[in-house]
Amino acid sequence: MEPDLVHVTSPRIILHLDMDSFYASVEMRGRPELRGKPVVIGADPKQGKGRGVVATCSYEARAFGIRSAMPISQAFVLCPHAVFLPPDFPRYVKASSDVMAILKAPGLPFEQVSIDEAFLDVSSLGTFSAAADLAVRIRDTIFMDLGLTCSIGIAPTKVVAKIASDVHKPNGLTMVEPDTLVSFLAPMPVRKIPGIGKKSESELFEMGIRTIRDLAAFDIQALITRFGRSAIALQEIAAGIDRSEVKEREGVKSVSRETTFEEDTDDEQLITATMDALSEEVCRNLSDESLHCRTVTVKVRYQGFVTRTKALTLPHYTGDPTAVRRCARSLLRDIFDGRKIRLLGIRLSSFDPCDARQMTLEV
Ligand code: DCP
Ligand code: MG
Repeated sequence: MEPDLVHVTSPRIILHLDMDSFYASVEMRGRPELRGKPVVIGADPKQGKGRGVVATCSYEARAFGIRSAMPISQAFVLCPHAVFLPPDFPRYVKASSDVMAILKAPGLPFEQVSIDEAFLDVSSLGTFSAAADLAVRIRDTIFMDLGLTCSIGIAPTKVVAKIASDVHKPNGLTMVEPDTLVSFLAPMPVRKIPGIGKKSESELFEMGIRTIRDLAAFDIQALITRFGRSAIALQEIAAGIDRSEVKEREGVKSVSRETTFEEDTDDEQLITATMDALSEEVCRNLSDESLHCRTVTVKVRYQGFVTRTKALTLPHYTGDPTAVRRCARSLLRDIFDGRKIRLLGIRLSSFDPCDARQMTLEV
């Protein structure tokens, strides 16, 4: 009889790093007068009448209940004396690439997932304690060289490393070794699983599933009936199983800018001028990144939130603001039907693969 084949594989060791209150921290460094203050990055609050949202805020501002994506008017009500600053995207892109350079330096498999977070596969270091040493070195280097803090999670899988990096924010280091993986996950609310948003969370609640433990133990057939085949991967994640690997991404998919009008408008001159300004800004982002694009997408949200988009792919890569502006104007003409507009946006994508560096900048 054939002997059983026994595969002994050592556990993977994955590191996930996420910068703390990223845009706010970049604004606050080198400005000691802001230290310790509630700082909010986002739209102009206009004494509570502003219409945009909060991009992020310092931890001091979070103590007042302010959060990312909250209407800026609400943030103003929660903390009118906060320091409100407009976003300065080129600065954040530069800071991001400085952080990513530090992460890439050890030459380990690296995957950037957003402007301020990335994974490293540190399995080759052999032990969790060696991984923790590297994490401390990375954290110190980022702090000493860039004046920014970050939080790091170390775990046997990507999902758990990502959940772990959030546990002791800011400036935290959280390690989940294989023997504590299940007990680490079990009591967490299902919402902690990346990809479970408000909607899935409430669907799970309706089924009586609140914690990751509940999800891991739930009848798989009932889960499949509700969520389809993706339920299998979801339940595996709840059980601590996640085979996804750390892999270099293609880089950025798109660069975009959008703006909400103070008042819904059908004034064609204002609409065109605004689109021109957005084109110019997004082209500046493109050139800051030395990128060239082929696809221009214009977005129009009408009163009542009906949203239309239209894209055009050019025959050649371009970074020329005039070409982008012309293209955006023509797309706008195609989708503007005379109704009042609430929001305008532009997105540049299909970047030239030959461009030196590509990275995510979602606005
Ligand atoms: N961001 C944004 N709008 C959102 C969420 C985030 O513009 N709705 C921007 C601003 C953040 C940056 O992306 O600084 C990184 O997002 P994070 O979710 O990592 O949030 P922070 O880094 O600001 O805070 P944390 O310390 O919680 O990671
Ligand atoms: Mg962050």
